[in-house]
Amino acid sequence: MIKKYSYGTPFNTESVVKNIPQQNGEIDFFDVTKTNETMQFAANLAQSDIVYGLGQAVRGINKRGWIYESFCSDDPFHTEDKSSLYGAHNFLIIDGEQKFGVYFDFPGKMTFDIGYTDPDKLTVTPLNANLDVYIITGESCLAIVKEFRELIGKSYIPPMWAFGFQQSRWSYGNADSVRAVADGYQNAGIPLDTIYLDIDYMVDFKDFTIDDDKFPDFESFVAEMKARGIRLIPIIDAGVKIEQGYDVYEEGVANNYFCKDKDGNDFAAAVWPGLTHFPDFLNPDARKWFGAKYKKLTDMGIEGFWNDMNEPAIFYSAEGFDKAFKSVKNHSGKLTNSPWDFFELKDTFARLANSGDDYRSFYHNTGTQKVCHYDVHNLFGFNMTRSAAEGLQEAVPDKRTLLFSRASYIGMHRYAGIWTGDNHSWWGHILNQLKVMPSLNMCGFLYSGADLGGFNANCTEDLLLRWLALGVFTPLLRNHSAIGTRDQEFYRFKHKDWFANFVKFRYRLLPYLYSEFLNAVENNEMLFRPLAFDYPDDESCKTIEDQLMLGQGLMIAPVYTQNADGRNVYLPEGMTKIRLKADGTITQTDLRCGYHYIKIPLNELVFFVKHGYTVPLTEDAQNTDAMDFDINPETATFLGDGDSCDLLYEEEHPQSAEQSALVKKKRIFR
Ligand code: MIG
Repeated sequence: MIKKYSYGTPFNTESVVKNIPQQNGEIDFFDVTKTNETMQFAANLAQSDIVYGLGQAVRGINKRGWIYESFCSDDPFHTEDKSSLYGAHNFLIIDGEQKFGVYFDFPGKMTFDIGYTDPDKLTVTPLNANLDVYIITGESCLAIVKEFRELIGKSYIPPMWAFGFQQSRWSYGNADSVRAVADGYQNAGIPLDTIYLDIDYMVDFKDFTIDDDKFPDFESFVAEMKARGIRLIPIIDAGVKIEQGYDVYEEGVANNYFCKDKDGNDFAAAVWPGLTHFPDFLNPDARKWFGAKYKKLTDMGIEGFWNDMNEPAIFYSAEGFDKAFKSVKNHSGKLTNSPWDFFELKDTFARLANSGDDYRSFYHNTGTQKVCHYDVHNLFGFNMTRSAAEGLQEAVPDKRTLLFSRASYIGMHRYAGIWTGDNHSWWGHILNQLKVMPSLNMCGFLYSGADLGGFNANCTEDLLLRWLALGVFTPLLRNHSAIGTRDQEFYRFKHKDWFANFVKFRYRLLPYLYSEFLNAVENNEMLFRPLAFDYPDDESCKTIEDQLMLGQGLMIAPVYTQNADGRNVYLPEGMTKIRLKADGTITQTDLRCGYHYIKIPLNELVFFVKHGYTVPLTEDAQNTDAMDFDINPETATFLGDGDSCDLLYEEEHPQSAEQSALVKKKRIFR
């Protein structure tokens, strides 16, 4: 059951699709303190209560014991001391003596003190006193999630090829370097479906331009790669370069499509292109205008995009730069004798990036009202991506496109997926990805994944293999790394055949994986779940944060420490252990419920199938275009001990609001 409570004058975020009547009277579960300007929601936590949720946040599956903040932030250090990352996902479930879900539909900064100040208290503090709060009660965590997901609407479905293996790097800066990547994979016999174009494909980082020197005759190049079964996925950044003669800039200025400063001038902030203006994505006309620009690239054969820097990230504003420069200049000629002065100086410029002062200094015009950006900050990336999705639907109505974003708010899951931003080539970040998947799924973000191998820092072969052993199961499977880091395409490493074996297995699994994905979309379910969601009465499951249930019949337990020869795995019930060996053969062994130490060499992939389920594998191929998705029971391999399985599929992949009509089901008998 869902109850809605409204306070003050909430900003309509459009995150919710269901009309829920407003309750009068006091909200359940929370004590509310309210003045005109501020408010606070407080709930007691019993010792055994577990707090799930918050989507893309640092730390554990159980969120207890830290203070989190919803404020979309471009932060390339995903460490435990952080409070916010790129997304703002204000949904929690409290599970224990009390059991309920709560969604705070609020677009501004919001603090979640989950046992940080007082270990037995949850305190939620929005920036101001205007918001909607939804309280969801149900039998189980799964039931609460389902009810919440019905409230926020069905998740985005990408095209099937977006489940293939994808390769990215900042940047493949010209056509030949892209060809070399395609060759590298082809020669190593490793399947590949897409190659990403990071910011260097543009002219001076100007959105919707293509540098002809680096990519001569882009349209033919797109076709050439497509003929090899590889789609190119360009990046689009939020900021529009200020430059006379650049059409996007000129149209934006002429039509008042950019965010304004307090004096009504177009707000300027520096990002990769230098000084830019930000399209006012909260304005429907501006949204339509920017979204229509994607057609320029789809007309050249592009079928997918990633939207970046849309928190929005700001390196500095003219005003901030000026202030910083003045304060530093005051020290000119005076050698400081104070370390504090020195550190202050050192940080003066670093602090300019993503500063609250800048976010407070520009405004949106929604068409009906003017709002300060700071108050609605968390809606910017959502609406940039919505702009793209709506533009793409107009440009290519007859097929699905790949689209994902860095910043997000709940509601954006209906339009696109997300990737989890600038992680590191750290072992702990394999585990971070595992832990974030279910909390993202709770909020409707099903098409998601992390930069495989890690974005920042240098990757090693063993890290990449272990990470791939998790990535094989995530909808977005993309190897991406930062400029200046070690090359980490699979074929650069010694054991290319080990990588090939894992990736080929992913392709063999695709009909099943896509089916499970469609099933999760259609039924508002989670693709990845904490074990405790599926086995609520099993005490051992409550604290397991390094294994996940996947789809209806699988459990995964990847290795995430270096030099390990295996790991402990808990089986809540008897299951079939599946082992993909280095030579491509698969063994299946029944295991009893309980704890097991499972040996997992670097070149083997191990996971588990529940009794009564069966997973059909098709034949692998160099890319999804070359694959046969029809399972032929005569030749297929079946994992698990079930005798049949229902596969969901789509005959065509139109991009349509009426998505469900396209999904069909067939039963496969082994
Ligand atoms: O300031 O486009 O998260 O994936 O490679 C960095 C360059 C900008 C951040 C993205 C990353 C991308 C990078 N971008």
